[in-house]
Amino acid sequence: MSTTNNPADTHASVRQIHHFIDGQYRASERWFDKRSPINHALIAQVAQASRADVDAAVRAARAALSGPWGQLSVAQRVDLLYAVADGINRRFDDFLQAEVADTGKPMSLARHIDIPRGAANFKIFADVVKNVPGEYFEMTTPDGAGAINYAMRRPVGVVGVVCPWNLPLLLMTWKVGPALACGNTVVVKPSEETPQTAALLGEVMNAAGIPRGVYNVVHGFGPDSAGEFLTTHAGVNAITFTGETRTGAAIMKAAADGARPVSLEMGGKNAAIVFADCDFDAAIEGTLRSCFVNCGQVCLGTERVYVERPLFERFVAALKEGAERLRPGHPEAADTSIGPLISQEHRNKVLAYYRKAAELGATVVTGGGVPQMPDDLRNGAWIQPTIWIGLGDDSPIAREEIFGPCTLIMPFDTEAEAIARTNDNLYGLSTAIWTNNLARAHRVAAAIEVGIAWVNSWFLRDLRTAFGGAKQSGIGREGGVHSLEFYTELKNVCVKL
Ligand code: NAD
Ligand code: 6OD
Repeated sequence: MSTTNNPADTHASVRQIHHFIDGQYRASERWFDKRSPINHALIAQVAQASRADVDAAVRAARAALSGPWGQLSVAQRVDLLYAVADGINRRFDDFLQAEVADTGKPMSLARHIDIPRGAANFKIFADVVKNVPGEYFEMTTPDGAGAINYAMRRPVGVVGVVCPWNLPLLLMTWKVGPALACGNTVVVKPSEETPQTAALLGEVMNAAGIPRGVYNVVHGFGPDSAGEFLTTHAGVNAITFTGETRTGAAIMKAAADGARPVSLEMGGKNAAIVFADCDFDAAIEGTLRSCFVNCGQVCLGTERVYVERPLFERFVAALKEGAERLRPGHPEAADTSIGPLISQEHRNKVLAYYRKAAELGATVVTGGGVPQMPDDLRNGAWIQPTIWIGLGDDSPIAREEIFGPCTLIMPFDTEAEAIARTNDNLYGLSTAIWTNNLARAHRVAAAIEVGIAWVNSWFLRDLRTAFGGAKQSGIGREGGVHSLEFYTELKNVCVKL
């Protein structure tokens, strides 16, 4: 079955979310349920891709490479990507509704971060490819005539894009934007938890005039489902992934067949380092955000805070007060400042860590359980923001990624100690350093083993900068011109004169 219009727009009792393949919405034989994180109500049935569906998407993407898309100049592609960004902004409220329905996050958050960044990700990479300089070298040759070399960038081909659920549109377009800007075509596999905005983007692609087959979406799960079918498909030339480290490792194995390149943005166990000389209010405000925004479901989020000993008690008290001010509630309500976790299943995982912390002897400064919610929200995946003290770096609470609204605060005495303890972890995604000592800020930023170090800020993003993780947090860098390293093949042309 295939339809041009998005069936998600129909007024069936339960909305259906279809694949988007070759410019058309398509159903599948099998479906899976999408439930709301706020109350566990069934909000949609989602088409579940078979191997044949994924194959159809990959074939469409390959055909599009040599169709009209492949013939466009960079300037024409740039115009189309601007039209996509404008299209997202024109449909801003539709994207907002869809993202909030899937994730349960507060509207105010999605309005300020998720949807605007979804549009911005197309504009920034359109600008990058428009302005990127080339490479040119002159060389001497034994006959004296010389030679010249110049480099040209060519698309890598069909890119498989595998996405997580925490910032669905933002993280998906962060990859689709540069992939299309560089002339590739994509097959996107959104998270099974958040299928809606990727599907809706198909409408915007069609309205903007993106040729069919350039942007494709297949829904489903990971192993033995759409994720695996896509990443093992021989017609996929490169795979870009955001998600858990162990999933990244499985995808890397799949990509080894055919020696295909991967770009992996993976988990973290990020530290904040708070020195006694910091701007206290800024450090508290920033750490509250880094621990609890998006209900702690941000890969860059802080799950361990090292506080210089003279400030420790004051810091713990102020962070507790801030955490206790957070209000769970309906996404639309103006005073809602924290949403639920993505699912019951994820809440079970996070609550298991809450229990483990208590068993290990942690002092629960605040939280540690599930909040009382009104009847209509009682079945949602709600959880209390939680702060612990009293555990050391060797505990699983300090070492393993939990991906919830929780953090362990630990005192430290010297700068060298804070650096060593921050680095003593398998992950290396980001760190926030809070200090007013300029020399120290630079010293610590240089010494910590991460891809992104923030000084006196957190999640402050200039999209031209390199983004990615060190150690088990990632392979490769995306952002600005760095994205071109992955989404293009750099070809050298050597001309003997
Ligand atoms: P996940 O790894 O469980 O799933 C991510 C995607 O991979 C989903 O679409 C899933 O269906 C798919 N998948 C799962 N197994 C697969 C397989 N074997 N083959 C192919 N595809 C497969 O991650 P999640 O739970 O959706 O997201 C949370 C995780 O993502 C956290 O660990 C978080 O730190 C990480 N994350 C990292 C970044 C970053 O930039 N470094 C950003 C966001 C999230
Ligand atoms: O800001 C970005 O570009 C980005 N990739 C953010 C990742 C957030 C993780 O949850």
